[in-house]
Amino acid sequence: MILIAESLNIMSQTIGPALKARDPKPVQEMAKAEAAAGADYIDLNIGPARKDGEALMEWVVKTVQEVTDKPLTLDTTNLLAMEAGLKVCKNKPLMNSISLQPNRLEPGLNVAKKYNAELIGLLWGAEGMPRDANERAMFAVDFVYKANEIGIPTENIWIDPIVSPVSVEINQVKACIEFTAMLKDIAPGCKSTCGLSNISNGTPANLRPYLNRTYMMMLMRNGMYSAIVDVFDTELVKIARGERPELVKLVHRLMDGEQVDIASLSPEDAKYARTVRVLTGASLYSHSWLEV
Ligand code: THG
Repeated sequence: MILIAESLNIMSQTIGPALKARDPKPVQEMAKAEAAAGADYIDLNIGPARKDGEALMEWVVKTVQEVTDKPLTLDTTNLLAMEAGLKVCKNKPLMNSISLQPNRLEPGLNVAKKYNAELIGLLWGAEGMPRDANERAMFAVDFVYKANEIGIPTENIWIDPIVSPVSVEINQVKACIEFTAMLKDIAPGCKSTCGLSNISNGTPANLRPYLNRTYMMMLMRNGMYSAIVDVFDTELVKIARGERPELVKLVHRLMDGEQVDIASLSPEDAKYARTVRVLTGASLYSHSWLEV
Protein backbone atom coordinates (compact mmCIF):
# COMPACT_ATOMS: atom_id res chain seq x y z
CA MET A 1 0.00 0.00 0.00
CA ILE A 2 1.41 3.39 -1.02
CA LEU A 3 0.88 5.83 1.85
CA ILE A 4 0.27 9.54 1.28
CA ALA A 5 0.70 11.58 4.48
CA GLU A 6 -2.28 13.85 5.21
CA SER A 7 -1.05 16.11 8.02
CA LEU A 8 0.34 19.05 6.08
CA ASN A 9 -3.03 20.70 5.69
CA ILE A 10 -4.42 24.16 6.12
CA MET A 11 -7.12 22.92 8.52
CA SER A 12 -4.51 21.86 11.05
CA GLN A 13 -4.12 24.09 14.09
CA THR A 14 -0.33 24.24 13.77
CA ILE A 15 0.09 24.10 10.00
CA GLY A 16 -2.72 26.51 9.04
CA PRO A 17 -1.21 29.55 10.79
CA ALA A 18 2.31 28.60 9.64
CA LEU A 19 1.19 28.52 6.01
CA LYS A 20 -0.49 31.90 6.33
CA ALA A 21 2.56 33.44 8.02
CA ARG A 22 5.02 31.67 5.66
CA ASP A 23 6.77 30.28 8.72
CA PRO A 24 8.91 27.42 7.37
CA LYS A 25 9.76 25.72 10.67
CA PRO A 26 6.45 23.96 11.56
CA VAL A 27 5.97 23.00 7.90
CA GLN A 28 9.44 21.50 7.58
CA GLU A 29 9.21 19.75 10.95
CA MET A 30 5.93 18.16 9.87
CA ALA A 31 7.30 17.08 6.49
CA LYS A 32 10.36 15.51 8.13
CA ALA A 33 8.20 13.74 10.72
CA GLU A 34 5.89 12.38 8.01
CA ALA A 35 8.84 11.09 5.98
CA ALA A 36 10.35 9.48 9.10
CA ALA A 37 7.01 7.85 9.94
CA GLY A 38 6.99 6.06 6.58
CA ALA A 39 5.19 8.33 4.11
CA ASP A 40 5.70 7.48 0.43
CA TYR A 41 4.19 10.80 -0.69
CA ILE A 42 3.52 14.01 1.22
CA ASP A 43 0.17 15.70 0.58
CA LEU A 44 0.32 19.51 0.58
CA ASN A 45 -3.26 20.57 1.25
CA ILE A 46 -3.73 24.33 0.94
CA GLY A 47 -7.52 24.06 0.52
CA PRO A 48 -9.39 26.15 -2.08
CA ALA A 49 -6.76 28.94 -1.68
CA ARG A 50 -8.84 31.54 -3.44
CA LYS A 51 -6.58 34.38 -2.39
CA ASP A 52 -2.86 34.16 -3.01
CA GLY A 53 -2.98 30.45 -3.88
CA GLU A 54 -0.20 30.53 -6.44
CA ALA A 55 2.36 32.15 -4.16
CA LEU A 56 1.35 29.86 -1.29
CA MET A 57 1.66 26.61 -3.25
CA GLU A 58 4.99 27.61 -4.75
CA TRP A 59 6.27 28.50 -1.27
CA VAL A 60 5.11 25.30 0.40
CA VAL A 61 6.53 23.06 -2.34
CA LYS A 62 9.92 24.76 -2.16
CA THR A 63 9.90 24.80 1.64
CA VAL A 64 9.14 21.07 1.91
CA GLN A 65 11.64 20.12 -0.79
CA GLU A 66 14.41 21.72 1.27
CA VAL A 67 14.03 18.97 3.87
CA THR A 68 12.80 15.86 2.06
CA ASP A 69 13.10 14.11 -1.30
CA LYS A 70 9.70 12.42 -1.03
CA PRO A 71 7.39 13.01 -3.99
CA LEU A 72 4.60 15.49 -3.35
CA THR A 73 0.84 15.43 -3.76
CA LEU A 74 -0.50 18.92 -4.49
CA ASP A 75 -3.93 19.19 -2.88
CA THR A 76 -6.03 22.16 -4.00
CA THR A 77 -9.05 22.92 -6.17
CA ASN A 78 -7.33 26.11 -7.37
CA LEU A 79 -5.87 25.09 -10.73
CA LEU A 80 -3.61 28.16 -10.97
CA ALA A 81 -2.14 27.33 -7.56
CA MET A 82 -1.74 23.73 -8.72
CA GLU A 83 0.17 24.86 -11.77
CA ALA A 84 2.42 27.16 -9.72
CA GLY A 85 3.30 24.15 -7.55
CA LEU A 86 3.84 21.76 -10.46
CA LYS A 87 6.36 24.17 -11.97
CA VAL A 88 8.70 23.85 -8.98
CA CYS A 89 8.35 20.14 -8.12
CA LYS A 90 11.64 18.24 -8.43
CA ASN A 91 10.05 14.77 -8.52
CA LYS A 92 7.13 13.67 -10.66
CA PRO A 93 4.19 15.25 -8.81
CA LEU A 94 0.72 13.87 -8.11
CA MET A 95 -2.16 16.32 -8.73
CA ASN A 96 -4.87 16.08 -6.06
CA SER A 97 -7.32 16.25 -7.62
CA ILE A 98 -9.29 16.58 -10.84
CA SER A 99 -13.04 16.00 -10.63
CA LEU A 100 -15.50 15.23 -13.43
CA GLN A 101 -17.32 18.53 -13.03
CA PRO A 102 -17.78 19.86 -16.57
CA ASN A 103 -15.86 23.10 -16.02
CA ARG A 104 -12.99 21.37 -14.21
CA LEU A 105 -12.25 18.15 -16.05
CA GLU A 106 -10.76 19.43 -19.29
CA PRO A 107 -8.64 22.26 -17.83
CA GLY A 108 -7.34 19.87 -15.16
CA LEU A 109 -6.40 17.17 -17.66
CA ASN A 110 -4.63 19.72 -19.84
CA VAL A 111 -2.49 20.84 -16.91
CA ALA A 112 -1.64 17.21 -16.02
CA LYS A 113 -0.60 16.59 -19.61
CA LYS A 114 1.45 19.79 -19.83
CA TYR A 115 3.53 18.94 -16.76
CA ASN A 116 3.54 15.16 -17.29
CA ALA A 117 2.11 14.84 -13.77
CA GLU A 118 0.32 11.91 -12.21
CA LEU A 119 -3.24 12.78 -11.31
CA ILE A 120 -5.99 11.77 -8.91
CA GLY A 121 -9.33 11.42 -10.69
CA LEU A 122 -11.89 12.32 -8.04
CA LEU A 123 -15.21 10.68 -8.87
CA TRP A 124 -17.25 13.79 -8.23
CA GLY A 125 -19.58 14.49 -11.15
CA ALA A 126 -21.80 17.27 -12.46
CA GLU A 127 -24.38 16.44 -9.79
CA GLY A 128 -21.87 15.70 -7.04
CA MET A 129 -21.26 12.42 -5.32
CA PRO A 130 -21.92 9.18 -7.25
CA ARG A 131 -24.90 7.30 -5.81
CA ASP A 132 -23.49 3.77 -5.83
CA ALA A 133 -20.74 1.47 -7.11
CA ASN A 134 -22.13 1.39 -10.67
CA GLU A 135 -22.19 5.15 -10.97
CA ARG A 136 -18.60 5.21 -9.71
CA ALA A 137 -17.71 2.71 -12.44
CA MET A 138 -19.34 4.91 -15.10
CA PHE A 139 -17.49 7.98 -13.83
CA ALA A 140 -14.17 6.11 -13.71
CA VAL A 141 -14.51 4.84 -17.28
CA ASP A 142 -15.42 8.32 -18.44
CA PHE A 143 -12.46 9.87 -16.64
CA VAL A 144 -9.89 7.39 -17.96
CA TYR A 145 -11.32 7.64 -21.48
CA LYS A 146 -11.09 11.44 -21.55
CA ALA A 147 -7.58 11.40 -20.08
CA ASN A 148 -6.37 8.80 -22.60
CA GLU A 149 -7.92 10.82 -25.40
CA ILE A 150 -5.59 13.76 -24.75
CA GLY A 151 -2.59 11.48 -24.33
CA ILE A 152 -2.43 10.82 -20.58
CA PRO A 153 -1.49 7.16 -20.01
CA THR A 154 -3.71 5.09 -17.71
CA GLU A 155 -0.70 4.37 -15.47
CA ASN A 156 -0.61 8.05 -14.46
CA ILE A 157 -4.22 7.99 -13.20
CA TRP A 158 -5.17 7.32 -9.59
CA ILE A 159 -8.93 6.98 -9.19
CA ASP A 160 -10.48 8.18 -5.90
CA PRO A 161 -13.96 6.71 -5.31
CA ILE A 162 -14.60 9.20 -2.44
CA VAL A 163 -14.84 7.78 1.06
CA SER A 164 -17.75 9.03 3.19
CA PRO A 165 -18.02 8.94 6.98
CA VAL A 166 -19.49 5.75 8.43
CA SER A 167 -21.64 7.89 10.73
CA VAL A 168 -23.29 9.48 7.67
CA GLU A 169 -24.05 6.88 4.99
CA ILE A 170 -23.29 3.18 5.31
CA ASN A 171 -24.38 2.45 1.73
CA GLN A 172 -21.68 4.79 0.41
CA VAL A 173 -19.12 3.06 2.65
CA LYS A 174 -20.10 -0.28 1.10
CA ALA A 175 -20.23 1.15 -2.44
CA CYS A 176 -16.61 2.31 -2.16
CA ILE A 177 -15.47 -1.20 -1.22
CA GLU A 178 -17.53 -2.74 -3.99
CA PHE A 179 -16.26 -0.27 -6.61
CA THR A 180 -12.63 -0.87 -5.62
CA ALA A 181 -13.04 -4.52 -6.58
CA MET A 182 -14.48 -3.53 -9.97
CA LEU A 183 -11.72 -1.09 -10.96
CA LYS A 184 -9.12 -3.61 -12.16
CA ASP A 185 -11.63 -4.95 -14.71
CA ILE A 186 -13.06 -1.65 -15.92
CA ALA A 187 -9.74 0.23 -16.15
CA PRO A 188 -6.80 -2.20 -16.21
CA GLY A 189 -3.52 -0.58 -15.20
CA CYS A 190 -5.21 2.29 -13.42
CA LYS A 191 -4.10 3.11 -9.86
CA SER A 192 -6.37 4.05 -6.96
CA THR A 193 -6.34 6.08 -3.78
CA CYS A 194 -8.73 7.57 -1.22
CA GLY A 195 -8.93 9.89 1.78
CA LEU A 196 -8.99 7.11 4.36
CA SER A 197 -9.58 9.30 7.44
CA ASN A 198 -12.87 10.52 5.95
CA ILE A 199 -14.35 7.19 7.12
CA SER A 200 -14.00 8.24 10.77
CA ASN A 201 -14.91 11.90 10.47
CA GLY A 202 -17.21 12.85 13.35
CA THR A 203 -16.08 9.88 15.46
CA PRO A 204 -14.42 10.30 18.91
CA ALA A 205 -10.69 10.81 18.30
CA ASN A 206 -9.50 7.82 20.36
CA LEU A 207 -11.69 5.47 18.32
CA ARG A 208 -10.86 6.77 14.85
CA PRO A 209 -7.84 4.47 14.35
CA TYR A 210 -10.02 1.32 14.52
CA LEU A 211 -12.24 2.56 11.73
CA ASN A 212 -9.30 3.82 9.65
CA ARG A 213 -7.25 0.62 10.00
CA THR A 214 -10.15 -1.75 9.45
CA TYR A 215 -11.44 0.11 6.41
CA MET A 216 -7.91 0.13 4.98
CA MET A 217 -7.64 -3.65 5.39
CA MET A 218 -10.99 -4.04 3.64
CA LEU A 219 -9.93 -1.80 0.74
CA MET A 220 -6.57 -3.62 0.50
CA ARG A 221 -8.44 -6.86 0.04
CA ASN A 222 -10.10 -5.43 -3.06
CA GLY A 223 -6.90 -4.01 -4.55
CA MET A 224 -6.77 -0.39 -3.35
CA TYR A 225 -3.34 0.83 -4.46
CA SER A 226 -2.79 3.68 -2.02
CA ALA A 227 -4.43 5.89 0.59
CA ILE A 228 -4.11 9.35 2.08
CA VAL A 229 -3.61 8.56 5.76
CA ASP A 230 -2.47 9.65 9.19
CA VAL A 231 1.07 8.22 9.04
CA PHE A 232 1.50 8.92 12.75
CA ASP A 233 -0.81 5.96 13.40
CA THR A 234 2.10 3.53 13.68
CA GLU A 235 -0.16 0.48 13.82
CA LEU A 236 -1.84 1.52 10.57
CA VAL A 237 1.56 1.88 8.88
CA LYS A 238 2.54 -1.61 10.11
CA ILE A 239 -0.66 -3.08 8.68
CA ALA A 240 -0.01 -1.37 5.34
CA ARG A 241 3.54 -2.75 5.29
CA GLY A 242 2.38 -6.34 5.77
CA GLU A 243 3.54 -6.59 9.39
CA ARG A 244 0.15 -7.68 10.80
CA PRO A 245 -0.71 -10.68 8.58
CA GLU A 246 -2.85 -12.47 11.20
CA LEU A 247 -5.04 -9.42 11.79
CA VAL A 248 -5.45 -8.84 8.06
CA LYS A 249 -6.43 -12.50 7.63
CA LEU A 250 -9.06 -12.18 10.36
CA VAL A 251 -10.58 -9.07 8.76
CA HIS A 252 -10.67 -10.74 5.34
CA ARG A 253 -12.34 -13.88 6.75
CA LEU A 254 -14.99 -11.70 8.34
CA MET A 255 -15.50 -9.83 5.05
CA ASP A 256 -16.15 -13.21 3.40
CA GLY A 257 -18.99 -13.74 5.85
CA GLU A 258 -17.26 -16.37 7.97
CA GLN A 259 -19.00 -16.67 11.34
CA VAL A 260 -16.48 -15.91 14.06
CA ASP A 261 -17.38 -16.05 17.73
CA ILE A 262 -16.31 -12.61 18.96
CA ALA A 263 -16.14 -13.89 22.55
CA SER A 264 -13.37 -16.29 21.49
CA LEU A 265 -11.12 -13.50 20.20
CA SER A 266 -8.56 -11.44 22.12
CA PRO A 267 -10.00 -8.09 23.31
CA GLU A 268 -8.02 -6.28 20.61
CA ASP A 269 -9.09 -8.62 17.78
CA ALA A 270 -12.68 -8.34 19.01
CA LYS A 271 -12.54 -4.58 18.41
CA TYR A 272 -11.56 -5.14 14.78
CA ALA A 273 -14.24 -7.81 14.36
CA ARG A 274 -16.90 -5.41 15.67
CA THR A 275 -15.59 -2.72 13.35
CA VAL A 276 -15.86 -5.03 10.33
CA ARG A 277 -19.48 -5.67 11.30
CA VAL A 278 -20.15 -1.94 11.31
CA LEU A 279 -18.34 -1.25 8.03
CA THR A 280 -20.13 -4.06 6.19
CA GLY A 281 -23.48 -2.82 7.47
CA ALA A 282 -24.08 -5.96 9.55
CA SER A 283 -24.49 -3.83 12.66
CA LEU A 284 -25.43 -0.18 13.06
CA TYR A 285 -22.84 2.48 13.78
CA SER A 286 -22.98 4.29 17.11
CA HIS A 287 -20.15 5.99 19.04
CA SER A 288 -20.10 2.93 21.33
CA TRP A 289 -19.82 0.31 18.58
CA LEU A 290 -16.67 -1.22 20.08
CA GLU A 291 -18.50 -2.20 23.26
CA VAL A 292 -21.65 -3.77 21.84
N1 THG B 1 -9.55 12.53 -1.42
C1 THG B 1 -8.51 13.21 -1.95
N2 THG B 1 -7.87 14.18 -1.29
C2 THG B 1 -8.28 14.53 -0.05
C3 THG B 1 -9.34 13.86 0.57
C4 THG B 1 -9.99 12.83 -0.16
N3 THG B 1 -7.62 15.53 0.61
C5 THG B 1 -8.16 16.04 1.86
C6 THG B 1 -8.76 14.91 2.67
N4 THG B 1 -9.69 14.18 1.85
C7 THG B 1 -7.65 14.00 3.16
N5 THG B 1 -6.84 14.66 4.12
C8 THG B 1 -7.22 14.73 5.47
C9 THG B 1 -6.46 15.51 6.32
C10 THG B 1 -6.76 15.55 7.68
C11 THG B 1 -7.82 14.83 8.15
C12 THG B 1 -8.59 14.06 7.31
C13 THG B 1 -8.29 14.01 5.97
C14 THG B 1 -8.20 14.84 9.59
N6 THG B 1 -7.54 15.65 10.42
C15 THG B 1 -7.82 15.67 11.83
C16 THG B 1 -9.21 16.25 12.10
O1 THG B 1 -9.77 16.95 11.26
O2 THG B 1 -9.73 15.97 13.19
C17 THG B 1 -6.76 16.47 12.53
C18 THG B 1 -6.56 17.84 12.00
C19 THG B 1 -5.21 18.37 12.45
O3 THG B 1 -4.21 17.97 11.85
O4 THG B 1 -5.19 19.19 13.40
O5 THG B 1 -9.08 14.12 10.01
O6 THG B 1 -10.96 12.20 0.30
N7 THG B 1 -8.12 12.86 -3.18
